[in-house]
Amino acid sequence: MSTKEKILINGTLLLKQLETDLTEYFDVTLLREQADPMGWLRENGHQFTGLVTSAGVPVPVELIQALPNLKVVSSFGVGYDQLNEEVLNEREIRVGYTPDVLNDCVADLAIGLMIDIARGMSAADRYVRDGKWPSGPFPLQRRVSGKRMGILGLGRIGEAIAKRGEGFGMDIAYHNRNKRDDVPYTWLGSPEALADWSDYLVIAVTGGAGTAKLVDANVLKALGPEGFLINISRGTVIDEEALLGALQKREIAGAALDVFTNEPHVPSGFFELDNVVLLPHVASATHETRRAMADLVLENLRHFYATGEVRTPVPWSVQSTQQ
Ligand code: 8YV
Repeated sequence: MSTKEKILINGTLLLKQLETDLTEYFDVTLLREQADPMGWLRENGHQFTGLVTSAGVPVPVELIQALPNLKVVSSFGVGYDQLNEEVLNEREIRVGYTPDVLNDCVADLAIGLMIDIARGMSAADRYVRDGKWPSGPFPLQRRVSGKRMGILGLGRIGEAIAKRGEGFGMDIAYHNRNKRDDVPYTWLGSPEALADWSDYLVIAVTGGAGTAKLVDANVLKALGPEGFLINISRGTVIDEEALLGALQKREIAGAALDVFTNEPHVPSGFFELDNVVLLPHVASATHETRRAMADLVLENLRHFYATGEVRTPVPWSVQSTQQ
């Protein structure tokens, strides 16, 4: 009989190899392979002490409730908006996630999106492929270097984006609920004020109920017809309908989006527009970063089974007072 701890994997992990790596240390079950997952869990859920999930995969409360002996959740990703703080903390279940290791790749992609939407790179690529070049030059676009970059949510990823913006000689301001004393950037008191100031408004705030539709019609209006929006955070932070309307009416200059409200479904209205760049949530999707995230998922579990605590707990996770 196996003496390994029993771990349940929720959904599909974004690095397939991690599923294999986990089996080296744990007795792993894939929930997705059960024909009736919730029915199966009612019979078998008591076996599992660990759950591995991904930032983008729903973790319904019923799933946690169907795991009466659950002690640890290890989540693949920096976002924890799918995890129910109250339910997990009430049972003192330890919750780990994968911060920091993805900051560089996410920040790289934010800059890539900014340059793409400003200079029309994706649109220009379509222009060449569609055979339009012989009929005339591609229209002039907008400059990036030296412009104003506003960051909504100056956390660790926001800072990595700001550093890159400095390299482009950009002026940098941000909005967080509270002003930070440890950064050289200008704090502006509201998302509207930041949007009004910005040429490029980059959203890097944490997702979840607290930031739902933080970027609404008023913020878009403040960004104005010369302003661009870049989102590498969560689709839920933007009022997507208001954004589509603003793009259609050219009330903002353009938007470059890696994330959407109802992924992987993107409202088809966006497909008609040339002033938008659409990516399928790939900010952390490099071999190097996904490997580093996978290592931390594994490390959090191994550390938990050795010490009773995960290595990188989500900010609200219960921890023993000795830590
Ligand atoms: C991943 C992410 O694409 O880390 C996050 O929160 O959104 C992305 O890095 C993905 O969610 C990993 O599961």
